[in-house]
Amino acid sequence: MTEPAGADPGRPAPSGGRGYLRIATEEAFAPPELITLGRDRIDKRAYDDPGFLSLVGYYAGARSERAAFVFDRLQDLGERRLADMDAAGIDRQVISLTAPGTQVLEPGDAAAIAALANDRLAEACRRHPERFSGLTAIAPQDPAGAAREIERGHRELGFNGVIINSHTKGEYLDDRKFWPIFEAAEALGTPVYLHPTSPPRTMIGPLLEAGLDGAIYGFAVETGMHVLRIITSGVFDHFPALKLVVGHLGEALPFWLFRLDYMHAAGVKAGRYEAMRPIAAKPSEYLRRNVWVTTSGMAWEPAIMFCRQVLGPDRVLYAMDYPYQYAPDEVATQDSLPLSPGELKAFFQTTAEEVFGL
Ligand code: 1DF
Ligand code: MN
Repeated sequence: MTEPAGADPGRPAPSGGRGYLRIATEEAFAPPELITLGRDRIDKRAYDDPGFLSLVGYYAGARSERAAFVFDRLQDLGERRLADMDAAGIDRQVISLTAPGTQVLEPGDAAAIAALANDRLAEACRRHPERFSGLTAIAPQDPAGAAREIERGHRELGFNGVIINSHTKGEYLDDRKFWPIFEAAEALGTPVYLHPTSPPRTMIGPLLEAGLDGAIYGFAVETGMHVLRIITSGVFDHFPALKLVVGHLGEALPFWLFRLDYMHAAGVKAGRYEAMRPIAAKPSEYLRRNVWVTTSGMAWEPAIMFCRQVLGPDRVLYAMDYPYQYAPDEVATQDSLPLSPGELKAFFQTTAEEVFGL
């Protein structure tokens, strides 16, 4: 990194005259150490997880223009990132550890990488306080340690939420062993961003066979299911103030609200599944009450307006998904949404400020 030490308040955000700041809320980074570790595991054939090999193998191989573009930018927390933000008119990024992050690693490595990633990110946020905010990375493999790291991230590092890259080696957060993570986040009033990763071995087969395991669709299938498992298992009955942020316009769940409610009620009534017990509200009610969705990778007016309609206008906020979908023209698309100036300001700025406590 080339930027000088010390904060740089002299570098202005590009918000000139627009009436709102553009805050992008699902923006990725990776410390070089994690990339080295990933490459090493691939070279040594240390993991045979098909999702890891598909995702990290592709980007770490950097054999295509896209992979090289993404990989360079993931590792930069300085001038290149700022220049890309300036060029796209992004005032602030809320930055988080990219998938799969720590969650494919052995517990010791995972906790060490989480701490290192958090220290690096905090340093960059201190250097560019007007441009960068961060989410706390954790190693869910050790839920008690993860809860402590959430506290450290919130209290000592000044972070504004927690990043979890979906499942951890095929395990899901509805498992009570993970609930110390939710307990910590709820107690601090800080949101959990549930971000996609490659589907686990038990799910990836037919997706991978067709090249559909990644961001094109497989991510959404897996992560949408994860959100549903959190809802139907009753997590939000235990943690009613827990805030969950979900990218890609809620991983398609808003489109399913009607059928989710109908079939959930039918399933509960029939007592068909041990795991599907009564919960206090309809699935759609938790999605409107505990969940916010971001527009990462979904710069599409009909879908954005639909989500605003069915979830509520205050539930939908802007994200770019840098550097995976660095498409400056998509910013203009969202500036042109059929919204009032106040609504547009909420969409790009104030909802993010409220949810993340920026
Ligand atoms: C991709 C997309 C990769 C997203 C990501 O992290 C990611 C991709 C590894 O295109 O391979 O965060 N995304 O959120 O859409
Ligand atoms: Mn993403």
